[in-house]
Amino acid sequence: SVHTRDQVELPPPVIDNRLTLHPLWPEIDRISTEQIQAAFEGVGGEIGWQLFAEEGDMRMYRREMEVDGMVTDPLKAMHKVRGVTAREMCHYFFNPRYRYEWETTLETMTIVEEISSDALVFHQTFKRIWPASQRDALFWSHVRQSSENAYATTNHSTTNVEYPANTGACIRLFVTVCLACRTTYPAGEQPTRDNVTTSIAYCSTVNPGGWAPAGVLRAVYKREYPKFLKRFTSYVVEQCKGKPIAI
Ligand code: 6CM
Repeated sequence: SVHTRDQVELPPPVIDNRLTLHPLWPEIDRISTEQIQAAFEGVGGEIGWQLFAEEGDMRMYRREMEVDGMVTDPLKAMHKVRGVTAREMCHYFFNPRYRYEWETTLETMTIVEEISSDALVFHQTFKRIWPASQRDALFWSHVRQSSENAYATTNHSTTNVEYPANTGACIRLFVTVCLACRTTYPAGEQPTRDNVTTSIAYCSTVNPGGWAPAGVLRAVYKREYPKFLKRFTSYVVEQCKGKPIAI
């Protein structure tokens, strides 16, 4: 069959061999597995999660947490999007080609290492937020099929001798993010743009890595996370319009 460039670059349904041979593989596999499992667990029964944003099918929860006086509130968001698949969602989240188009906190992005078709290492700098210092991050990113009709992208901080922390103007932040998605469609039907629904669970924990005023940080998160999830999901819906569905 004929493949377009886009189809070839969709997240592979099986782990790329090159990734399993990389020194980071044991860590990437362990953290991704943990994060994906936690993402698919609801917040319903758990205590301590407070709802802070709600709009349509989107719900965002956080747990107030501080480590050595620094805000590290875990965030968990749920959303439902019609007309796009889990694989498409994760493709647009993982692939750096699209990042500047939906990521509004970003200043620069560099691909530090191309591990495989399903794993990359990134260095990113973020827009400065007054009155704190500018932040940067260095993290691996891995996309995988987690079960039938489910895909997830996990991002987690790492180190690299060529990108040492806290040497320039930036303070290095630490991040663990997981975007886990599952697609459903009516039994007995073929998936189409008109009958698929994708449930999204997005989890994020950021340690700012150095002094940042708690009030400012919480205000930034409260404003930026809902903005990100709405913008990202509508971006994917827009990108997928008129393209063959990728399940
Ligand atoms: O998950 C998101 N984006 C991914 C691709 O860029 C990736 C990014 C993770 C970094 C998240 C850090 C956000 C913090 C930005 C503000 C800097 C704070 C400075 C403190 C000053 C008071 O996983 C979407 C991330 C959406 C974040 C709102």
